[in-house]
Formats: sequence, C-alpha cells, structure tokens
Amino acid sequence: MSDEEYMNYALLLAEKGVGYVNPNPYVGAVIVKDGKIIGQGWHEKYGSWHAERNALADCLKSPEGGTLYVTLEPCCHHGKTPPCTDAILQSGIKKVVIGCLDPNPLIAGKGAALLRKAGLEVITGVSEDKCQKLNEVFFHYIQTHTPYVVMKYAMTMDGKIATASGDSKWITGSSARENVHRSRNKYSSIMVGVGTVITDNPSLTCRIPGGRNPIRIICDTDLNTPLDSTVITTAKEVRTIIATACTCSNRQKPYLTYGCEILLVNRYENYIDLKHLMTELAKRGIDSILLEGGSALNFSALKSRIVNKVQGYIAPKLFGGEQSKSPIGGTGIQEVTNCFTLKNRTLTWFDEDVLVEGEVDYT
Ligand code: AOF
Ligand code: ZN
Repeated sequence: MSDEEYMNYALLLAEKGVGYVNPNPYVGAVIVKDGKIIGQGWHEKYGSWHAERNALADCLKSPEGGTLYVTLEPCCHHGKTPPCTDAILQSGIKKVVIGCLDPNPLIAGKGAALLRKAGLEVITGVSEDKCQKLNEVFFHYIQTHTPYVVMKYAMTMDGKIATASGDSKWITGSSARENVHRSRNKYSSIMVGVGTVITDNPSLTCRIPGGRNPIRIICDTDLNTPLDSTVITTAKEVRTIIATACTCSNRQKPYLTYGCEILLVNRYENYIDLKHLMTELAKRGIDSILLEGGSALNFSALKSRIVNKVQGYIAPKLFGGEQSKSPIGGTGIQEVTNCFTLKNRTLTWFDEDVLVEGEVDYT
C-alpha cells in the first residue's frame, strides 16, 4: 500500500471519533512494519489517550523499526495526556508520516521538528487536504477562539421554509433528516432564536442510534422563551444555554430553576451581540454550532460574519405564498454586489432532496 492509502485508512479511523472528542481534533494512526499493519488507533474520547498511543497499545508485535502514519502532527506538550512524541521515541519507531501539521500554538511544527531532531525520518503533507478538511472545526476553533458555525436550513424549491400558515414540518424526506441528526451528533451545540422555540417548540435533540445530544443554545434577547417549552422543561436532561441581554435576576430565576444556564451577552442593534456570544461560548469549550435559524437569527448571524458554512437542503416541493418565510430574513442586502458568496461548494443527494453546501467567503 502507498503512503496515501495508509493515510486514507488512518483518516477512516479518525472519523470514529465524531461526536466524542470535541473540542479536540479527530486523529487516526496506523503502525506499519514489514509491509503489514501491526497496530491502529484513533482519538476516541475527549481527555483520553491520543491516536498514537492507542495505536502503539494495539500493536501485535514490537513497533521497533516500523512506520507510524498519523493524520495530525503528534503533540509534544503535556496536556490532559503526556506528549505523543515521548511515546513514539520510546517505541523505537523509525519513520513518521504526518497528514497535516497541528495549528495548536503549543505544537505547530514543534512535534515534527522534535522527532526529526531525534533522528527519525519524518514526512509531512500526505493527503494533507483531506486531513485538514476532516478537522475544519478544530483548525478554526484553535486559531480564532470562536466556534465553527454551520447554518443549516431546509427549504422548498421555491425557497420557503414554511407554508403561508406557518407549517414547517417535514419539508425534506427521512434520509435528509437523518443526515441532519448526524450533524447534531457531530457539532457540539445547536443554536436557534426564541422565535423558533415559540412557533415550533422543537426539542433540538439528536435522534440517531448511538448519537449524543448537542448543547442547546437559545438566542433570547429579552427572555421571552415560554417556560413550558420543551427546551426549558427538559433542560435538566440536555444542557441548555439561554443567551440573553436581560439582566433582570427575577426574570432569569425561573429558567435557572428549570436547569438552564443564563449567558449574559451585550446588546447589539436590538439583538444580542453574536460576536460577543461566540467568544463566550468558545471560552466554555464549545468548538462548533449547528445554527438552525429561524430567518431573523440567520440574517443576523451572516451580517455579524460568524457563519462559516451554509448547508441548504432543497426539497422538490413548491409552497408559494407572499408571506411564506424564506431561510434568511432580516433586512437582507440592498445590492447584488454586496451578496454573500460561497466557496468550496458541494452537492449531495439524499433520496429526492439535495444538500447544497459551501463555505462563506468573507474576502
Ligand atoms: C495528537 N494526537 O490524537 C490528538 C491530538 O489535552 P490533550 O492532552 O488531549 O491535548 C489536546 C491537544 O492535543 C489538542 O488541542 C491538539 O492540539 C492535540 N490533539 N494530538 O498527537 C491526537 N487528539
Ligand atoms: Zn498527542
């Protein structure tokens, strides 16, 4: 097998960490000796052993003289676990093939340099694009100290997220909805505006086998979330953060009693300051947000330039209606030249629905 093939296999292992390691990266490692894989591992759980140590522990025979393939540069710092570089040096491995360097300032090339200095052969940049793409959330979070925000919506082919009467249930089919639940498992939190809670009373949980619930974040400038809404009554079961600019402790109290966390943020143009909210959430270890709207919050988020990726599911249905809402509301932009554009676009079919994805290009 070629270096790329071993690295691609390590990438598959890394993906097994989805849902378990935030805000750490997904990392996979394979140890090869005499042309055979003798050990493999991945970063399985936040705070637990790194991929390299798991692969070494998995070795069927001595890794001495072997080659380590790892999707991310081995760490050389003491974090929740001791440096992987120590374990690699102790193992007698002779060659390390790295997918991409770790942008964490504590590492950032130092891990690779340390191994080279110790006399190991080190190759970097094998399947680099794939390795970086896998960790787009981690790369963004560690470099900007803000969460990676994915705006997701489902609309009809005529661009509506609800009918004229406000009905918005089941726009897309089950296969697309299942993919949304995979996203809820992948990203550490889910965010909606208070309007969505009032009109839809959603539970915002992850409903796929083995999935875990994202932390729920409700943007509620003036604390208007109904106390009998599902997100509030189940706040002791699923961590729920109410982001608000309301400082009145009497108004906050009932939410706290239900088990919600109140996150006080600055006000900005009659709304909460979303940039401020992002830094506060990152401080709490939240590396990613699935933004599920509604339309007012979606436009505020775009305007505040906090959105990194847009995922639009399009169903082959037509609703019509002057007043029927579209995914992004607010004032909108005035001139086409000021529009938001998307780069690195992809299309994926989910039965009859199509998912259009792209990264927001703020340049
Ligand atoms: C690796 N292999 O599998 C992972 C790495 O607190 P710790 O000890 O878990 O360290 C977390 C940092 O280590 C994290 O920010 C990232 O830079 C790196 N993660 N490194 O060599 C791994 N998960
Ligand atoms: Zn490590």
